[in-house]
Amino acid sequence: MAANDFTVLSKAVETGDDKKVVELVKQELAKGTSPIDIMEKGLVPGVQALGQLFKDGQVYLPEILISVRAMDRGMELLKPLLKGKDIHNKGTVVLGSVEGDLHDIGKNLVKMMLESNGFKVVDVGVDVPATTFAKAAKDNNANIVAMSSLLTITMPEMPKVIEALKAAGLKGKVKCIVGGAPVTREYANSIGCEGFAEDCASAVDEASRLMAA
Ligand code: B1M
Repeated sequence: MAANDFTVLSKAVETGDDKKVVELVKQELAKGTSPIDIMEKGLVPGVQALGQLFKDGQVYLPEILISVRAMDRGMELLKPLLKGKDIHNKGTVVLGSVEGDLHDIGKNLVKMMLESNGFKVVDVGVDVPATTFAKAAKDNNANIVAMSSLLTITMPEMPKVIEALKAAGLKGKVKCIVGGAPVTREYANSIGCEGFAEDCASAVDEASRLMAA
């Protein structure tokens, strides 16, 4: 594979070839390629490409699950390397996929990036009711609540979380970030949410910005 050409790796993820993914990730690491580049330019586009095929009705759920498993094999190699050697606690983030939403691949990448960058992450999982976000924020003295939604129909759960934080007396103390493919900065603004991040890397920037604000 030529330097910085992640096409073959992306294709291996897309086709669910986990052995090839492991081999190519190891090769890239041996070449000194940054683990973040391998993840964002190699692994993630593979799942995204498959997503397009799914959208076009060319593949079905089993192919997706096989592809995700292949991506996970690659992530297992990268995860230890993405953890900083000298990590300080930059803040506590409660993170979950909103009620009705079972997608967690993006959320898990956000978690990994936040943790790798010094945040403590309390992962409340998927299909999380608004009141659970608020309770976790209170119990963990969180600074930020981060919500992921991949479905247009689950986006309206996001303002419910903000309402639950208000009801728990936390709004103002706890800031919110929303993200996920259908979510936009405009949507975040429209629901009175302080933060928005388009991808897992910018989730770190956004969390850092909110901690500094
Ligand atoms: Co579903 N699904 N899915 N799915 N799925 C999508 C999202 C969809 C776009 C596919 C399509 O039809 N075109 C569509 C949603 C349409 C819409 O509403 N806009 C869809 C649908 C309809 C469904 C079901 C309803 C299908 C069905 O059963 N009929 C069903 C719903 C289940 C539910 O949640 N209740 C469903 C089920 C599934 C699987 C279980 C099979 C599987 C999920 C497995 C899992 O997550 N463990 C799945 C998958 C894999 C996808 C696609 C193919 C890929 C999603 C993904 O993981 N992308 C997706 C199609 C696509 O994306 N083109 C699709 C890779 C991931 C890295 O990207 O999650 O976007 P993403 O995360 C990004 C950013 O969005 C951002 O960072 C990440 C990158 O750095 N980000 C954040 C995400 N969360 C963030 C939070 C932040 C900040 C950034 O701060 C808090």
